[in-house]
Amino acid sequence: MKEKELLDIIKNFDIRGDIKELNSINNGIINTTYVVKTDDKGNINKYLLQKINTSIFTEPFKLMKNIENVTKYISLNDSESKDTINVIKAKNGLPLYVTSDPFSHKEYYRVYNYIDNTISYNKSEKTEIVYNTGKAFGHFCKVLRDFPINDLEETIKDFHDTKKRYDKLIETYKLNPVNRNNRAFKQISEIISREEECSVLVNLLEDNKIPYRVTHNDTKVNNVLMDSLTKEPVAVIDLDTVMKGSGLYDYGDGVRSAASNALEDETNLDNVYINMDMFKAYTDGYLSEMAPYLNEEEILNMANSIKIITLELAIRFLDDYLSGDTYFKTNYVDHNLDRCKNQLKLVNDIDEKLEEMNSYIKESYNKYIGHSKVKKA
Ligand code: GN1
Ligand code: MG
Repeated sequence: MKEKELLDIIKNFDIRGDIKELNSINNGIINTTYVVKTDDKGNINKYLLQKINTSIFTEPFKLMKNIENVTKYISLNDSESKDTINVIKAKNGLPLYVTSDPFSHKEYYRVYNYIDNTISYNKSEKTEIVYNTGKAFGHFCKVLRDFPINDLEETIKDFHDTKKRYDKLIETYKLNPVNRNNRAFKQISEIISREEECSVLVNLLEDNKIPYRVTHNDTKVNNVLMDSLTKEPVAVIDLDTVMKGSGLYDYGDGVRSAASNALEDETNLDNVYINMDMFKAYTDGYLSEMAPYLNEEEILNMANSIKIITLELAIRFLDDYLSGDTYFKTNYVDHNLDRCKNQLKLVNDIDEKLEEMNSYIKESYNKYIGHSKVKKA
């Protein structure tokens, strides 16, 4: 989008000072983000301007309601908080500014405060960063444990219902809309052989064996802002997918992304495996916050959840590939297929390490709870 148009949009928000700089930044593969710098009589302020991807987030006002409620709750209830993201309202009092063209095509923009002197990492460089990522998301879940969960809107229906994701993939495969099935025969067969695993977490929730919690639903290393100097976690960002779900979605997805030795689209599969030091660091960070609040069934399914969420991503990438790449941004034709292969390699690696992971989770849990409470599986 042209700078002039963006500047016209920013002017509709309640921000302080004259706009001095506007830079686009690359974060995530869904929304488009810019950093806005203003000068308020010599004081430099920074803001984040984001255009919401409405093909994914179809109800932006519901999404903003979740974000406003959760960020307000955190600022009121988190005594350890160093900084939080806040929604800066548009001058008309709404959390979004909506533009419309002559064809009634609407675009939705929002502004947050920019948290300065922080850094976010795209890759797990050190165990310290991964520990702090687990700690940040564990802390997020802990602080929000008494949040009125039913006030949350379901902004993307069945987001982590792995079984429904599976069923949808099978539907796409049957339709073969862009004639790509023959390229993915091996991957689809592998996923079909794991059908039963897709229902495990949803069934635990439905049978009330694990509780509903506020979940972030995108617990990647780069969604935690860390202090540039101390590397301590400062704030959790990207709250678009905050919804009601299982804490295991967040833990599983966190380890999936932080402890993989390679990026999600690495094509040399020899490099794709769980780095156990990173797994341990994430688990320690998470349990250092959440150990006292988890129930036994949650603890017993932590390792399993890593595998299930990774399988879910393989399913989502393959579904998108077979549908003609309509959801995730891709840079080349087989990008989504490569991501699927990558995630399936990780699933197999997790299977091999499951026992080792389970025993470490018990060890770590006992360390943070202070006494032995977990029964042998
Ligand atoms: C998407 O755009 P980003 O990176 O924040 C996706 C996540 C996936 C992730 C995989 C709303 O997140 O669920 O885990 O890609 N977000 C949505 O890279 O679908
Ligand atoms: Mg995201």
